[in-house]
Amino acid sequence: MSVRIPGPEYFSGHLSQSDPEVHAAITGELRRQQDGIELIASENIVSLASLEALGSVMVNKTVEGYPGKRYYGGVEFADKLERLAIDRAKELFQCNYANVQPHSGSQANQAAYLALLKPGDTLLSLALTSGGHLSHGAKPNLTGKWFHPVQYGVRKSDGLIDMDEVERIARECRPKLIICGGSAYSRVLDFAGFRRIADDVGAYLLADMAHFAGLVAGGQHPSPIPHAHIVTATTYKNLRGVRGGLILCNDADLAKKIDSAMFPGIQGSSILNAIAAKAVCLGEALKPEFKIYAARVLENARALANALISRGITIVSGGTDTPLMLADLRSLEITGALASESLEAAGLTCNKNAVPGDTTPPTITSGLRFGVSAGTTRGFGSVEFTEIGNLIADVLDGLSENPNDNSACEHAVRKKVLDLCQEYPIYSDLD
Ligand code: DSN
Repeated sequence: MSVRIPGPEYFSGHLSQSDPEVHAAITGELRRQQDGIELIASENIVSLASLEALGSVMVNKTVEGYPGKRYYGGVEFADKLERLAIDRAKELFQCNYANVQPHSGSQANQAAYLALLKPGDTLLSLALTSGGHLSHGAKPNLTGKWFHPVQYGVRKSDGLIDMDEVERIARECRPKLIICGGSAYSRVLDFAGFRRIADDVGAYLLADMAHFAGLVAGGQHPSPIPHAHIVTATTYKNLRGVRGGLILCNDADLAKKIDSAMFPGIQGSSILNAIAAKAVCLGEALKPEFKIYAARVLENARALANALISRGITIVSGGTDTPLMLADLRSLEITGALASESLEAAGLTCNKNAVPGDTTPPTITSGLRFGVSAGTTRGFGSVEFTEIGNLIADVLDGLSENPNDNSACEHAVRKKVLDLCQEYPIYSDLD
């Protein structure tokens, strides 16, 4: 009998024994997440069930096409799983069609563009420097190279989108597609107003709800579904699932175009283990307690914004209706890059972000973006987020006074961050 290669340990050996280097990196990341406060708006903390689904044997299965119309065999459970994810997405967001295959929000948007546009077509979207997203026509992105993006911004006086301005630009450039949504715009969008403008100029409307899909699911934010031709979302922000995208719509013809744009248009085999984990997150979001989570996210976002404002930090648009907010640091005379580094040293992770009218490069920026989805999952409430706001302000004040060495302040805040994290532990079963 020949020696079996790989040996039996291939199916039974745990990562800690079989690959200590990879295991050490993962363990280090687990500790970082356990002992730090996550304020990056595009992050959350998934359930153990989601982690299990993502790490399941579904990873081995290759599928192309859609349930009932596959190009490979052995798809009985794959089809059941994808149908389950689709049904849950439709029920959660109250829509007729859902595609659960996008690997991310950018791929979801790309599929929408392939379904609706030809190269060179004009699209109208929120500028990156006003809170838009790379995949909405930013210059370095494929969408900025293959289409003709025209962009609207926010008003200087209040940081809000000026719908009269959107209408004026739309009438001028006659786009084929109008996009609303972004990655750093914190206010409710006027979906009905966008649709009226789209209809007026003969354009499609795409709503990208990546940053507020969880609030829509939890009934804490108006839904774009009744207004937009196509809605895209990610599953990993406040929807609280693993990385991935969704495309939703109500129109049968559009749904057909979206499906063939997704596969075979821009993606091949779908990531079935990610679809399994998406099904888990959608199932969790359908439970009544998710509504409580969504309400807490909104409460916490407002508590954090108010705490920062009360410490003299400018919040673009003066507050938030979503899980995120954008701090403008120009009056403190510190950059987003310096501030995010100092906050990270204090155990508060966030990202530097351009603010409206920013003149610094994207690697520096004059702002910080904060999100509360992950902290809310951890169990923090408005009391903790008010404290977190004060800790952020302590670090920023310290930086204003000592831009070259804020280590004393970082050290003092780090201790308080650790206390908060120990009070609200995560993933204790993974230790
Ligand atoms: N779109 C990026 C963000 O908003 O952070 C990644 O999801």
